[in-house]
Order: sequence, then C-alpha cells, then structure tokens
Amino acid sequence: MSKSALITGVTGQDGSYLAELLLAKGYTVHGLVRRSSSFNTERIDHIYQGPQEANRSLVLHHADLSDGVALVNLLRDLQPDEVYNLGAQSHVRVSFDAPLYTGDVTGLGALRLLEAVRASGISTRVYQASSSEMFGAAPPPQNESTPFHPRSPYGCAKVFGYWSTVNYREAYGMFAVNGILFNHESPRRGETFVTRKITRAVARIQAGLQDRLYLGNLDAVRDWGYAPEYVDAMWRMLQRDEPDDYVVATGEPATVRQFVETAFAHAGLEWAEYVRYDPKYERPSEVDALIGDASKAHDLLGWKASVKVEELARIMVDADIQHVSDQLAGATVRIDR
Ligand code: NAP
Ligand code: G4F
Repeated sequence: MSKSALITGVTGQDGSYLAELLLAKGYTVHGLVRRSSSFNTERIDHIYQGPQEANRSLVLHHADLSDGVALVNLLRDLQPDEVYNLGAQSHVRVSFDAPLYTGDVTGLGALRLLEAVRASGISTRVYQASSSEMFGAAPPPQNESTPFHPRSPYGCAKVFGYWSTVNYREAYGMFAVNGILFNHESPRRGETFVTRKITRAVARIQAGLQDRLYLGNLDAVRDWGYAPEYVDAMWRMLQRDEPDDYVVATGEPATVRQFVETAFAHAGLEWAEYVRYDPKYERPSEVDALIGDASKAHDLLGWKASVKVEELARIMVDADIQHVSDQLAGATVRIDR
C-alpha cells in the first residue's frame, strides 16, 4: 500500500516542491487549496490532475486553515499517513499590517489542524512549518536550544504554532514535529520576498522593462538555502522512529546587500546604478541576523544543504531571465522552469 499525505499550503513555494517529492516517492498527495477569485495553482499546474482523471495521485480539496470544522471533516475522510502544515500568511512585513489575521491563520491555524487530527481520531504524523523568525532578536548562531525572541506578529504566531505542536506531542503522544527552517528560496519564491524581488528586478532591468529597484534594510543578515533541499528535510523528519524538532539551515550568513551584489553581477550589471532606498520596506522591529546551526539535522536526519547563497542567487537570476525572455516571446511560461 502506498502512503498518503495531506499538504496545507500546497500552492505555495514549499508545498509545490514537497508535492513533487512525495509523488516521486509513490505517495498519494492531497493538497488543501483555499478559495480564490482567480487561479492560485500556478506552482502546481505542471503536476495537476483533473477531477475526471482515473486513479489520481494528486487530489486538491478546498478548505481553509481558519475553518476548523472543514479540517476535521477533511482529515476524517482522507485519514492520511502524514500531514504537512505549510499553509500560512507567511510575509513578515505584511504581518505588521494584518496582525490578527496572521495570528489566526499562521498561529491558531496550526492548533486547529492539530486539534482536527485529535478530534477525528486518526493516527497520522504531523509536520509543523516552524520558522527561524521565532529566534528574532536572539543572537546567532541559533539552534534547537536557542530561546525564542520573536520580532513580528508572524514570529509570535509561529511560536504559538511551535509550542502547540510540542504540547500535542507531550499531552496526547502525537507524532508531531517542528521543522525550524531558515530562509529558503527558489525560482518559485513569492515575488515580494527580498531575494525574488531582487532577481526578478535584475531580469527586468536587463531586458529594459524596469530602471529602479527600491529596497529597505540592506544590512540584515540571513541564512539563505535552496527550497527543494529543504522539503526533503521535512519528509525525513516524519520518517524517524521518534518525533523531535530540528533546525534546517546552511550555516552560511549573507547580508541583503551581498545578495544584491551577487545577483546584479551575475547579469553583468552594477547594482548601485539601479538600487534605491525606500523606508516603506523597513519593519517596525527588524530581525538583524539569522544564522542556523543544523548539526542535529545533519547527525540524525543525514541532511545537509548543498546549494549556498551565491549559487542560489545565480539559479534565481537565470530562471528570472528565462522567464522574462519567455514572456517577451509570448511563450507559455511553465512553472517547472
Ligand atoms: P508561501 O509560498 O507563502 O505559501 C503559503 C501557502 O499557504 C500558500 O499555499 C497559501 O495559499 C497558503 N495559505 C495562506 N493562507 C491560507 C489559509 N487561510 N488557509 C489555507 N492556506 C493558506 O510560503 P512558503 O515559502 O512555501 O513557506 C511554507 C511554510 O513554511 C509557511 O508556513 C511559512 O510560514 C513557513 N516557512 C517558510 C520559510 C521560507 O523561507 N520560505 C522559512 C521558515 C518557515 P495561496 O497560494 O492561495 O496564497
Ligand atoms: O525576504 P524577506 O521578506 O524574508 P524574512 O522577513 O526573513 O521572512 C522569510 O523568512 C522567514 C524565515 O526566517 C520565514 F519564516 C518567512 O515566512 C519568510 O519566508 O526579508 C528578508 C530581509 C529582511 O531583513 C527585510 O527587512 O530583507 C530585508 N529587506 C530589505 N528590503 C526586504 C526588502 N524584504 C522585503 N520583503 N522587501 C524589501 O524590499
């Protein structure tokens, strides 16, 4: 019997890579999709299987992390072997503008899902997408023992989801784990996160479609890895004999400025000619430096990042240049570019 999994956030960056990984492993994958007034499945269009197809291995279901009853019904019907909770309002800057919504979906949403697993009486393993943003002001390097000091409504919501997951493990013996993932990016990264905003601008500037890139704090330090490698770590956590929590990171720091320099230089452009400061992109409270120590994931999961920040920037610039070129040529742009 092949395994089955439910992924919340299947239409997001990580959800799309995880769905591909699980399908390749022979899973039946169920994806939770929230209702939208326009198509929101672009990242999974290349693996989409229509409702009329026989023996589908990817099945999408409409539901929402704000609707606990829908989650109970879905879990009771599907009884998946594994649940990956990747759904969230995941933008840190936006969480200052929409703090209660972020708390509801990103924080309470995690608890609703855990409670839905418990209430539906099924035996399933749960992965919670926790975040290095929970460390916030705690000085680097950060590992599983570093105390949390969140600096945004998003970070606070993720801390709630983290402890809810630990609590359901301790209180009910649930196989529930936290992956504390540091920033991870790819050509499928949302266009308003800083790396993708930069690589997309590089491609558009090179093509003559844009002449300025406005950014906020260039001094922030992040530990940027490659998303397809990070979803593999999620899967490994759920294959262990015992549930536990793991930091997933490259361990290599870079400033936003360094990412900018690498991305522009890869396209033969001088970044200072195009990049301008706009305070609009500053946060009321910033996370200055995130640098992860993923020794535990290395030792117990056999996981290690191989793509580091400079290669990552080049992968993303190349993909965005191809994307712009396809758009200009009027070609159908596929997401598996
Ligand atoms: P993402 O691209 O922003 O995807 C978020 C997903 O959540 C999308 O599928 C989105 O649907 C869905 N979603 C939003 N609100 C929802 C709701 N009310 N109900 C159900 N689904 C909802 O995020 P990502 O980068 O893939 O990250 C995946 C998870 O890991 C998130 O929980 C994020 O907070 C966490 N995380 C990410 C990173 C990182 O660096 N990428 C690091 C640590 C933790 P739409 O497509 O319709 O918007
Ligand atoms: O790309 P960012 O928006 O990512 P951030 O805030 O680190 O959050 C991401 O990583 C978290 C893991 O630690 C995830 F949990 C979360 O869901 C998300 O995926 O910003 C990175 C840095 C920040 O310091 C920000 O102030 O870039 C700085 N920055 C400078 N100018 C900018 C900009 N960020 C954005 N989004 N846009 C700018 O124009």
